[in-house]
Amino acid sequence: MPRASLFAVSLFFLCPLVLADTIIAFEGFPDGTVLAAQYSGLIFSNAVILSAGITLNEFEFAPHSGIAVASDNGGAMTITFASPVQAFSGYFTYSVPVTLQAFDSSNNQVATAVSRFSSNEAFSGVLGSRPNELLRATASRIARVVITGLSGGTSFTVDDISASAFSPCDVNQDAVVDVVDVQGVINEALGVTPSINDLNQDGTVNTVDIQLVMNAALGLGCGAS
Ligand SMILES: [Ca+2]
Ligand SMILES: [Ca+2]
Ligand SMILES: [Ca+2]
Repeated sequence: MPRASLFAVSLFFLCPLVLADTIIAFEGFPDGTVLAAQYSGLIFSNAVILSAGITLNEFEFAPHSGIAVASDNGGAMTITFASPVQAFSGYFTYSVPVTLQAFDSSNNQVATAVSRFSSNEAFSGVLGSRPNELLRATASRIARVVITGLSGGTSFTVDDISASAFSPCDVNQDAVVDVVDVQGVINEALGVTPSINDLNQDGTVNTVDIQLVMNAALGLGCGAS
C-alpha cells in the first residue's frame, strides 16, 4: 500500500469530533436580569435570570448548576446565534410541556425536540419525571432556537445550555475534522478550489493552514487564529 494511502487510513481512524462548545450556566447576574446580548455570540429574548432563594422556587425548579437559571419571560424564549451552530442543548424543568425548535437562517425549521413529560418539577411533576431533563436539537446550521412553554411565559427554567459551533478546521462543516478537511484545504492551497480557509489569517492558504487542519484531524486541536 502506498504511503499516502496508509496516512489517509490512519487519519480516518483517528478522526475526532472537534467542536467548539459554548456552555452557559447563567451564574453571576443579579436576580431578575433580563438576558439580551450579555453572552458573546448569542442573543436572548424573553429570558430572565432567576436565582435560588430570591425569585426562583429552587425546591421545584432545582438549578442544574449553581444557584441561577434562565426562565421564559413573557413568551417563548428565543436564542439567536451570531454564527450557525450544529447542536444546542439545555437542562429543562417545566410546569407545562416544552417544545424546542431550531431554525436555519432562512427560517426553516431544521430540528425539534419535545419534553418527555407534561411537567417535571421536583414535587409537582408527573410520576416518573425528574427536574432538569436534557433537550437537544442537532442540525447542520442552526441560526436560532425557540423554546416554547406557556404562551405568556413563566413556565420553565433552563440551565447549562450548550451550543456547538463548527471548528474552523472543519472545512466542509460536517461536524468532524478528518482527512476530507485536510484534502479540502490542500485543494485550496493548490488553487483547485477558492482559498477560503486561511486559518492563521496571514492572507494566503498554504502549508501552514494544511498543517493546522492535519493537527486538528489528529486530535491535537485546531490552532486557527
Ligand atoms: Ca446555573
Ligand atoms: Ca469535516
Ligand atoms: Ca494562511
